[in-house]
Amino acid sequence: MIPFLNLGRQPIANGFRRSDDISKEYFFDLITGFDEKTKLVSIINPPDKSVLFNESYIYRSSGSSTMRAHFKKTAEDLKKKCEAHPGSKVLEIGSNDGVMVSHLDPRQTICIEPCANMASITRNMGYETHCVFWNKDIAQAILDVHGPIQYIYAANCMCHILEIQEAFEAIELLLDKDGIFIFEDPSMEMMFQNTSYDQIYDEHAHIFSIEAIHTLLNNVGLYIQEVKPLEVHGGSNRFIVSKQKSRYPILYHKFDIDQLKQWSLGVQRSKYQLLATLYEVKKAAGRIAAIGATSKSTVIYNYCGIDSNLIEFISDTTLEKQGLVSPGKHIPVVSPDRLKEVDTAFLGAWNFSEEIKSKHPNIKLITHVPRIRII
Ligand code: DWN
Repeated sequence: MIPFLNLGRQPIANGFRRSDDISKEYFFDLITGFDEKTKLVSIINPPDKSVLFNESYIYRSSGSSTMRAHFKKTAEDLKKKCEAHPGSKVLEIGSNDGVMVSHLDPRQTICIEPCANMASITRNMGYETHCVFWNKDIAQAILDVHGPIQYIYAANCMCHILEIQEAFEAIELLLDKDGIFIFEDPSMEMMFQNTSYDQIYDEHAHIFSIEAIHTLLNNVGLYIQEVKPLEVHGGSNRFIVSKQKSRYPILYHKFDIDQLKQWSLGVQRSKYQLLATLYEVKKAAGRIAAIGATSKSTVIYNYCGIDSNLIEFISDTTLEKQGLVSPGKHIPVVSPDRLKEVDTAFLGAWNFSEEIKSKHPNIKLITHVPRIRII
């Protein structure tokens, strides 16, 4: 793995905590590298998965109307496929708080979710839920009980799995011979285009390019049938995969290490331009808040050295985050009610800019994507 981007000392991106509990915070060096063989972009030496995904996991996939609508539509499409093939089953890997499966019949749906607090939500909703990390053991255990599965779905999950080749082998093991594996994750192509380097954080063990996915899947006898670009989460790719060889050639951008090293210089420029803009706005307006206590913004605050002297508070709709402080820089997370105190805010959840703009039409928003600007 050849390193190309160093985002410095970082805390656990979703590790929001109480202000009186900041002494034993975990930090690691966030360095990203490129594997010349598979073309996969990954974090070098990320924290252990049990530090990231456990019974205190705070992020809820249902936290925006944008994603609620996205998952409802996804579930409806899966439901239609199941109706066309009676008896078929859906397995979701990384079911979080059940926002997608809640639209499906519990009798034909299986959930995999390693965070115990989230797993108990879908279990209480009546879904068979396995509180484990996805791997070949759980794939075999499900195969033994249910037989091959017709539809396997994973959203913003496969890129979290460090042992990604084994994860794809496990899919191959469990997927029916005529089954479909659908997964979606933030797109390397979009991250590259938008300098959205904050897509890189501990939970995102990899950022997938189409080229890397093509290589990794082919290694285990799975083939991309189609790649659908999605607008969600700042630009994602949805891969439609099966055991049949691809009917059409898969087209993709080819990344190389020189391009990535060049890109990392743009990341450094983005940092200094963001700081300059924030200081300028602070001088003129006096106060700046932020909207969205995201994992992504944890990376920005820690990489750029932004604390509550510059961004006074972060508003977030997630009740569990309110009253806590942000990882590493300890900026207070508060209810959106406090936004009436400011007229300018940094857009921590830039991936929901339309939804946020419509809720707060009078607030000027500073964003770094696709370039530093005020909207
Ligand atoms: O893959 C992952 C993605 C999908 O979600 C996880 N590893 C972790 C998480 O990343 P994130 O924290 O960067 O995700 P979001 O979805 O960008 O977080 C949005 C945050 O903003 C939530 O905490 C909810 C909040 N929010 C808000 O305060 N007001 C969201 C909207 C739409 C709003 O209007």
